[in-house]
Amino acid sequence: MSLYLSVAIIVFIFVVIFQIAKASEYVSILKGEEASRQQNNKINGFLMVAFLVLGFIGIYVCNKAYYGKTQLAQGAASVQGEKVDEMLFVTLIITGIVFVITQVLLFWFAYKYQEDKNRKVFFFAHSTKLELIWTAIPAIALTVLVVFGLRNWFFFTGEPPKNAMVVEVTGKQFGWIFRYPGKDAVFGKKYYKNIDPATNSVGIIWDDTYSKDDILTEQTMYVVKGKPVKLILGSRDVIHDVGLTHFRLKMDAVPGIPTTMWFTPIYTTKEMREKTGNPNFAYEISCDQMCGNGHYSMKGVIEVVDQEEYDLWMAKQKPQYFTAFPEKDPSAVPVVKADSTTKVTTAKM
Ligand SMILES: [Cu+2]
Repeated sequence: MSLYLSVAIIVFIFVVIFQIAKASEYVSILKGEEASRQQNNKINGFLMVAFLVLGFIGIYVCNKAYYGKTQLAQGAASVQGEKVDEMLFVTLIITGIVFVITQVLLFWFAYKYQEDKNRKVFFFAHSTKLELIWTAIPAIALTVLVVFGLRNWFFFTGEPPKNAMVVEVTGKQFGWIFRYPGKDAVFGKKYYKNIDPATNSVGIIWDDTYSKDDILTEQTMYVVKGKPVKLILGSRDVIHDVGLTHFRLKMDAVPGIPTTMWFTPIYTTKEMREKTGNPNFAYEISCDQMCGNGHYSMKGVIEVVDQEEYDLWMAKQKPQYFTAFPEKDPSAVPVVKADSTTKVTTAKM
C-alpha cells in the first residue's frame, strides 16, 4: 500500500512541477520578457562549453587515476589476448578521435550559434556529397574492425595446433570441474544420468574404455606456459560462462551444447606475480553469466606452470575411475570394501 502511495506522490510532484514550469512560461510570454529569454540562452551556451571542458577534464582525471589499475595496463597473458588488446586499442583510437571531434562540434556549436538577431539561418535540404561522405567513412571503418574481429574469432574458436592439450571445463552451481583425458588423450563418453556428486561429477560412462584414465579436478586447472590449450566447455545445470579475463577470452558454457576455444598462455603464474608486483596474483576463471544466488562466488584458479611442473602435478593425479571404484585401484590398500558400500548408498541419491 505504501508503495502505491509513494508512486502516487512522486507522480503528483512531477505534475505540479510541470504545471508550474508551463505556467511561468506563459507568464513570461505574456509579459513579453524577451530579454530574460535571451539571457537564458546565453547562460545555456556557456553551460554547454563548461560541460565540454569539465567533461574532458573528468576523462583525463579518471584515466590518470584508474587506468594503471585495469588489466588493460597489465597486458594480456596469452597470444590470443594480445590480439584482443590490439583490436581494443585500434577501436579505442578510432572511436576516440570520432568522439572528441563530434563532442567538440556539438557543444562548441551550441555556444557559437546561439540565438542572434543579426544572423540569418542558412538552410539547405539535401547534399548528396555530404551523405556519401558520412555513410562511406563509417562503413569502411566498421567493416575493417569487423573483419579483424571475425578473423580473430575464427582463430580462437577454430582448430588449435596439433600439440595442443585439451581440458574439459564443466560449470555447475557454483563452481568449475576440469577433466583431463589422461594418457590415451581421449575423453571417455559421458551421460548426464550418471552424474553422482561424490564420485562422478560429470557423468562419465565407466564402461567406455577411454574413461578409465580420465582425471577430474575441481576449482583449479593446470595448464602449461607456451603450450596451446583447447577448452571444451559445458554445464551441468544452467547456462554459465567461462570468463578468462587475463587471457582475454570468454565463452558461454551451455548444458548439452559443447562450445570450444583455445589459447596459449605466455606467462607462468610465478612470472605474472613478478610482473604485477602482486605476490598473491592468481589467474582467475570466473563465471560471467548470472547463474543463480551463488554466482558471485563462482570462481576458480588457473595455474600456469612450465612443462616439468605440470608433469609432476599430473603424475600425482589419480584417475577418477579409482575414486569411483576404489577396489579396482592397484595402488590401494585392501580397506576399500567399506568405501565401496558407501559409494553404493550415495549413488542412489
Ligand atoms: Cu555460473
